[in-house]
Amino acid sequence: MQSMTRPPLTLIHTSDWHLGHILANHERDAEHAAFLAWLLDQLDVQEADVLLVTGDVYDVANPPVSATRRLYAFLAEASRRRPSLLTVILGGNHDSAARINLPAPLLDEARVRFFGNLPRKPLAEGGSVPDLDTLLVPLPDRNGTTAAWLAAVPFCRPGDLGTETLETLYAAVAEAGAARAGGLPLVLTGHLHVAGGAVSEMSERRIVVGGEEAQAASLFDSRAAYVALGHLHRAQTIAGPCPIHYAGSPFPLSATERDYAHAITVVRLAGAGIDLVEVPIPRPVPFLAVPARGAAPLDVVVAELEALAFDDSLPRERQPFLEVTVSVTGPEPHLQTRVLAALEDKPVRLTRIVRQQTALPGARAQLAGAVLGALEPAAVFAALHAARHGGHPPADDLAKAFASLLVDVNTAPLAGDA
Ligand SMILES: [Mn+2]
Repeated sequence: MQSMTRPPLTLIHTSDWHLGHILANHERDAEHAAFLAWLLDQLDVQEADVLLVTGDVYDVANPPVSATRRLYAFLAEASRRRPSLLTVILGGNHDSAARINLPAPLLDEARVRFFGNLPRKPLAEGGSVPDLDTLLVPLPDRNGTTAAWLAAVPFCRPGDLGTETLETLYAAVAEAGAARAGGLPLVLTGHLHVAGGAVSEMSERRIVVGGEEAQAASLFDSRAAYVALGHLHRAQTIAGPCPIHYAGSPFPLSATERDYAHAITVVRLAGAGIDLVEVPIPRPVPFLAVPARGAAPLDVVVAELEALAFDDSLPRERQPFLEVTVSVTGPEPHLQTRVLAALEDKPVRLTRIVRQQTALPGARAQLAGAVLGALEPAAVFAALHAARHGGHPPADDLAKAFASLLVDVNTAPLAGDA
């Protein structure tokens, strides 16, 4: 009967904006502007009560002023358009916690909340513990009545956790959250890699593989009505004891994300049930690949590039991105020159030229079983060259260049000696 009298609470979950992102020297600000203008409209269209951003708001800890301005202008406009909206912004692993928290004193905390880092409170006997009271946020519906609770857990650095582990932290958060919610829906959050999620190679892996273990979905408690996650850039639901969902990034941050269906997640929480809908984000700039899949020999790639036709009227910041992948079996000294020549004067933004070696067996077999200390660097180089270049050993000048490089390396002072 509750759902008859109380309208469902509508929460929009979005993540991994990476404001200030630069892709191969190309700024993404025009794309962020387009996304945020669309998001402002969606707040109205979906009649949002809560906007939740689950980390990596900025691309780097010290973002450019234009990125900060972009966020602040968005928050001001969102508050102006929807006076009842509560916005909650969490820090991600790319964010500086202090940078995220910075504008908080200027803003009404009933309207905008920042959790750059896990809040902690000091203990009388010394030390500190996670401040569960602070991170539990009541979520008001459009009438101002608390309709759900949010446990705002941002990306946790070892210093945030102290003696806790993620397991003990999330167990304590779920316990306190469920008690506080008293039967109302509880939303948990996080910015972390949960096992079972698909990882994009270029933009997340450099962070994900940096020693962080993927967490099990059992980290989250079945008492949560919804777990809103950030970190992985593909919008996806993870199997677990409750609905666990990555909202994903708003547009591709690298070529590996170009096939993702970027979306915001509209979550309607009413009584016992939740309704979860991914609303696709219009892509402001196309992301092309030549060839469309895999790699092709240089002549094929060049012919395809020369045949490309584009809209000449687009301003630079709206021109498509392009990644080129060439399969090579030997040295291709003119590869880059020929690719660039084929694209000359074309209104397209090249992000990367990938050389994909056609793998040849040989080097591994030759080196298999060798004792590392007994290997001659020149022999390893020769074997690798042969493996990658059709069985040919390096030419004399290349072998000499390698030998001279080796001398330089062996005689150079060690980094850090200074
Ligand atoms: Mn991210």
